[in-house]
Amino acid sequence: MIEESAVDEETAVDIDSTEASSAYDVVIIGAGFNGLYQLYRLRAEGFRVRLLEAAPGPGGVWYSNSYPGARVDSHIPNYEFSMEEVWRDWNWSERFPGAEELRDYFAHVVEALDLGDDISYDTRVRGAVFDDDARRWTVTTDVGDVQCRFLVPCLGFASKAFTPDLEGLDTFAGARHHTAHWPSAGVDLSGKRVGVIGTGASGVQVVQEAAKVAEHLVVFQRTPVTALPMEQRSYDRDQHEELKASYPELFRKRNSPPGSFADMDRLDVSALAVSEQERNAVFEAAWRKGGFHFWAATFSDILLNEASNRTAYDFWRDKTRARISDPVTAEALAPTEPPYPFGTKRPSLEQDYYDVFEQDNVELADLRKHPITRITPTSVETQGGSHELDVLIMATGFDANTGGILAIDLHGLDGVPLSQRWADGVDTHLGMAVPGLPNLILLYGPQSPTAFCNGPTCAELQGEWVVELLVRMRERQLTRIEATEEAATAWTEHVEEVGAYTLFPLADSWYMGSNVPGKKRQMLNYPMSDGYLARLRTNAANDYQGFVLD
Ligand code: N01
Repeated sequence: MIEESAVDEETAVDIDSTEASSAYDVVIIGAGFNGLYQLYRLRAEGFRVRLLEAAPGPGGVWYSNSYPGARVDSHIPNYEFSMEEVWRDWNWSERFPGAEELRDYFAHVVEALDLGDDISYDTRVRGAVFDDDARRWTVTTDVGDVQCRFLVPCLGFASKAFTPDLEGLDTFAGARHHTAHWPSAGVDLSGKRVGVIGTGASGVQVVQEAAKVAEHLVVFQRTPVTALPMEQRSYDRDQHEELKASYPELFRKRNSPPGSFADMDRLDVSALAVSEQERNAVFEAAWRKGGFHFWAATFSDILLNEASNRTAYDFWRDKTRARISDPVTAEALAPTEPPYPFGTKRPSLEQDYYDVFEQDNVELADLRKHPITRITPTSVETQGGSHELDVLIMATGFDANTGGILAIDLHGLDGVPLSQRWADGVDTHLGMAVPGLPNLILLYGPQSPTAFCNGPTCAELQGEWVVELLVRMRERQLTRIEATEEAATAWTEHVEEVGAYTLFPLADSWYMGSNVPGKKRQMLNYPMSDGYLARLRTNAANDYQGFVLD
C-alpha cells in the first residue's frame, strides 16, 4: 500500500540519474509479497534490479492499513512465503496475524533474504515513459529518475483507497480517517462518538475494536456483509514449531494445482446432489473450521448455481441471526432474502462483529432504509435523523485492481497513456501485459486471479512465469516483449465468459469494478486460479503465444 508521505531525503536510497548507474534490467514497484519475491528471484538469476517503495518500510497494504483490528483473513501458513530460509526462523503468534505482526514479518523477509540494499523506500513512483528506440522505461519518482529495460509494478489490488463523494464530507470538523490511510501514531477512539461508514472487511474489523472503547458507535451499513467466524487461535513457540513440521507438504500442495489454499478443498459434488442433512453436515464442518472454509471449501457449485448458493446463504443467515436478539437489527444484518448471492461480495471474517450490536453503545444505521443525505461539521445526516460524531471512519474500500496502476502516469508507444487505453475498460493479455506498453509486466493485476488467489501463493506461482520469461529472453538476447491486440481482445473476452459462468456478475462489488461510480463494470479478477496457472505454463511452453518477442 502506498501512502503519501513526505520524502525523507536523508533516508531515501539515492537514485543516481547518471546513465551508467541508473539503468537497471528491472525496476519493481512495491514492497509487498509480489515485489519482494520478484526482487529475490530476479536478483538470484543475476539481473540488476531495483525495488521502489513509497512507504518507509516493506509490507505493502499492511503498512498503511494499520487501523485498529487490522488483520489478515487468510490463515497461516497460507499467508506466508514458502521459502524455508524465510519460515525456518519465523514464528507466528496467531492463526490470523494482525497488521503489526505482518509488518514485522515483512521486515524479517527483507532481512532473511538480504534484500534491503536493493530497495529504495520513501520513493513514490509518479510516472514512467517508454522509449521504443532505446527499449527502456524512464521511471519518474519523487527523488529522481531511474531507467530500466523492464518495469514490473507489484501494486497489489488495493493500493488506491476509495472515498465516496458524499455531500459536505470535507466540512466535517472532527477527526476523519480512511482505514487505508490510518495515521501511524494511531487515533484515540476512547470515550468518543465514532461513526464507521462501510461494512466490508475493513469496516467489520474496525467496528469490533471501536465498539470496545467508544462512548457511542454508529455503524453506517448500506449492504450487509456475510461475515464468517474467524476461529482465531494463538500459538506459542512450541505449537508453531510443531505446525512447521507440516510446512514442506503444505507448501508443496499450495504450489501445485489447484493452488492457493493448501488445506482447503472443495467437494466435487453439487450442494443439490445431497440430502439436506448431508448438506448441513458439510456446512457445519466448514463453519467450525473457521476462516474461508465456509466460502471456499464446501460444494462445487456454491458460486456457480443460484439454488446451491441459496442453501449456503440460508445456513449463514440462520447461524448469524441466532446471535442477534433485536428482530429489526437481525433483519438488517442478515436479511431473510439474500441481498446478493452468498460469496459474490467478499465475506469478511469476524470474531464478535454480530455480538457488538447487542451492546448499548452500538447503533446500526441502515442506509438502505435511510440513505445519507449529507455530512455536516459535526454529524452524518441520514433520511432517518442526525448522528453527532467526534470521529468519522471511512471504511469505504478501494478503487481496486486498476486504481493503483492508473495512479502512475504510464506512457507507452507514441506517448499514449495507459489511462487513455483503459478509458472504456481494462484489457490485458493474461492479466500481465497491455498492447502498446512493451516491457511492462503486471503482477497480481486486473484480469489475473488476484483476489481469488492469496497473495504469497500468486506472488510465487505467477511470479515464476515472469522470472522464467526474463531468463529465456536473456538467453536468446531478446530485449522487447509486447502483447498483441488480438491476444488482449481474446483474453478480455475469455475473462468475461468465465465470469459469466459464475454468480459474481450478479453483485455490485469491487471484483466487478462496480463499487466505484463511473468505473466500467467488468470482471476484474479471473475466477479460476488453477486454470489460470495451467494456462501460464502452457503459454511459456508454447513460446509465449500472444506476445511478440524480439
Ligand atoms: O472495502 P469494501 P474493504 N455510502 O469495498 C461501503 C481486502 N481487505 O476495505 O457494499 C455508504 O469491501 C460499501 O457498501 P456497498 C479484502 O479483500 C482484507 O472493507 O458498496 N457506504 C462497503 O460496505 C476486502 O474485500 C482485509 O453497499 C458506502 C464498504 O463501504 C477488500 O480489501 C482487511 C459508500 C466498502 O467495503 C476491500 O475491503 C481489509 C457510500 N457512498 C481489506 N461507498 C483482511 O484480510 C462505499 N460504501 C482482513
